[in-house]
Amino acid sequence: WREDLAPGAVVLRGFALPMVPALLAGVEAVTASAPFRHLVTPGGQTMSVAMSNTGALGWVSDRRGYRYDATDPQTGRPWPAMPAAFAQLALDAAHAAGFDGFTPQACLINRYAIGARLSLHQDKDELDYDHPIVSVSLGLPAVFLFGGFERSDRQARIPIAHGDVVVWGGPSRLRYHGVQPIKPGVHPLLGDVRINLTFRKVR
Ligand code: MD3
Ligand code: FE
Repeated sequence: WREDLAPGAVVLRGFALPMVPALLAGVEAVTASAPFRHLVTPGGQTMSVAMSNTGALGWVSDRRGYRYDATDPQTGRPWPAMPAAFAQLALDAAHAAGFDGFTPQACLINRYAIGARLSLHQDKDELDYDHPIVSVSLGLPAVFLFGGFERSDRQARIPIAHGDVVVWGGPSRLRYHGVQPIKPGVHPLLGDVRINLTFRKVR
């Protein structure tokens, strides 16, 4: 159930399955106070993925740039507190991948409708690359593009299913990555969506 993709990059197949009911309840609670929204990139494109955040800091994008902010710009309130089950899962998954003491400040909640995608990018809005990123996938399956350190490097395609957790850290922390367009389908629990939780230590 544990697959090493590259040094520092580990797939934990089905790791989140026992926590799925608690995670879905958490997503419902968080997005009742901080609704999903389609952010605009600095280049003016509206993202196909809908986003929200939970934790002390949330990732936001607008015409001015990408950043982490303690306040939800849409509501003017702090992001909802991170549910205990989220923080516990992130800590446990990081530990299983060899990273101890992972206490994330931010959890970005991405919601993909069919056809939504995330184009190739690096996660470099954090000030601290020593900590890993933990990604939890729920609902419809996806294909991760797992590239190298230059945008033009060849990419591996990694199929990801409901309940899979991926930990990206160490020497893989700054690899280019993306998510291919979600294929049509119906998940027994989530229906026609994919949800991804991405945990980060920002600073
Ligand atoms: C990081 N989200 O929000 S992490 C993101 O499915 C993002 O929504 C993905 O990328 C999603 O920034 C889940 C996927 C990922 C893959 C490879 C990586 C993150 C990585 C390699 C290095 C660092
Ligand atoms: Fe990313």
